[in-house]
Order: sequence, then C-alpha cells, then structure tokens
Amino acid sequence: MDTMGLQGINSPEGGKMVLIALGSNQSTGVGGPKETILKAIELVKEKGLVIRKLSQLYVTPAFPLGAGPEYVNAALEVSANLDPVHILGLLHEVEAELGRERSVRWGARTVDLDLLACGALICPDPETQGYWRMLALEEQMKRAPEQLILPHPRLQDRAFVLVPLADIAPDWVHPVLGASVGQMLDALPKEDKDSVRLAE
Ligand code: A4P
Ligand code: MG
Repeated sequence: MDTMGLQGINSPEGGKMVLIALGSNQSTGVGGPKETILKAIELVKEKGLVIRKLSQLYVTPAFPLGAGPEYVNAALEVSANLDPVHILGLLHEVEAELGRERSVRWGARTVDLDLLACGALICPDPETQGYWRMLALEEQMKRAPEQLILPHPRLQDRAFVLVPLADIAPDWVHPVLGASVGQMLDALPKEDKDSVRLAE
C-alpha cells in the first residue's frame, strides 16, 4: 500500500528512484568489509529491488575518528514500487542476514544500509526532518529516530556518503536544502573529502 504520497519520485526507467548508502567495517562469514558490501548488494537484488547504478567502493576513516577500523562505503540507486518503510525493512533484513547486531550506536558493524532518499520525498515532514538534521552531534550519538526520516538526516555532512553518491547521482537535489550532491560535497572540508579513497 502506498501511504506516503510518493508522487514525483519515479525514475526515468519506472519504479521509484531510491538511493541507498552501504558501509561495513567488520568481517563476516563472507569475508572482509569489501566482500560484505558486495554480498549485501547481491542480497538487495534478491529482495526484488532493481539495481540501477552502483558507485565505486571507497575506504574511509571511521567517524567519529578513532571509532574503530576503516570502513568500506558505497552507494546504490535502485528502483522499486514499494513504500519507503517497506524498503527500509528489506534493508534491515539484509543487515540481519549478514549478522548485524544492533548493540553499540555508531559502533563497529558488519554492515549498515541506510535509506538516503526516495526522489524528492520528505518524511515524515520538513519540520521533523529538520529537527533530526540539526541535532547536535552529542545528541546524535545518543538518540536515533524511531520513524523513517528522509532524506537521511546526516547525508549532507558526510564525505563517506557524498563521495560514493556523487558517482551515481551527482545531480540529485536535496529537497529541503535545495543543493545537489555535487554542491553538498563542495561545501565539505577538503580534509574530509581527501580522506575518502578508492578501495583496491
Ligand atoms: N532510521 C530513520 N530514518 C532512516 C533512514 N533514512 N535510513 C532509523 C536508515 N535508518 C533510518 O539506525 C537507527 C534508526 O534510524 C533505526 O531505527 C532506523 O529505523 P540504525 O541503522 O539502526 O543505527 P545506526 O546505523 O547505528 O545509526 P545510523 O543513524 O544509521 O548511523 P549512521 O548515521 O549511518 O552512522 N564512518 C564511516 N567512515 N563510514 C560509515 O559508513 N557509519 C556510521 C553509522 C558511523 N560512522 C561511519 C559510518
Ligand atoms: Mg543505519
């Protein structure tokens, strides 16, 4: 059932244009972080999400600095005729299948799949999205939203999200901030962008 007002988010190929971030900094049964990301992408496909674009894989220092081993990060564009809440549920299934246990917030994780955006959809409303987007860092580390927030409240702050996203969707415009991925990336400190490097 389509309950969230999904007008205007169809990708040119049909279905909904959905952007997803992937990150891993732990080994799993399938291998290290890189193999884990590749397996996660396979599982995403098995869930019936149609993969339109895949970024390159990047190695990035853990945020906050010193919070653990380096990550491998990537971004995906998929299309699906599903409610975003349902899509997030499928991403959580993939995390669970790769052995993720939600214990320490921002702690080491086998794999983290975040729903970055569904076209120009704002969930649940601009005020709530803004509340989570502007939450002080200290609070962000203690609290997570119980409802789906779109666009993902941290995407504009993070080189490890925006660099991969720029591979696949440089012209996607943040519906609240009015800035493209390229513009959000330009606004980040040079050292953040320079710390993101291509995986071997
Ligand atoms: N939730 C609400 N909206 C969304 C959304 N758009 N996408 C809810 C995903 N989840 C959303 O998420 C916490 C809660 O937010 C869930 O109940 C979900 O329904 P989570 O995935 O359980 O917890 P988390 O991953 O610890 O938190 P979150 O907010 O996803 O963490 P972040 O912000 O993704 O940070 N450093 C590097 N270099 N690379 C990384 O990938 N990732 C993190 C995780 C920290 N440091 C990193 C990286
Ligand atoms: Mg997450």
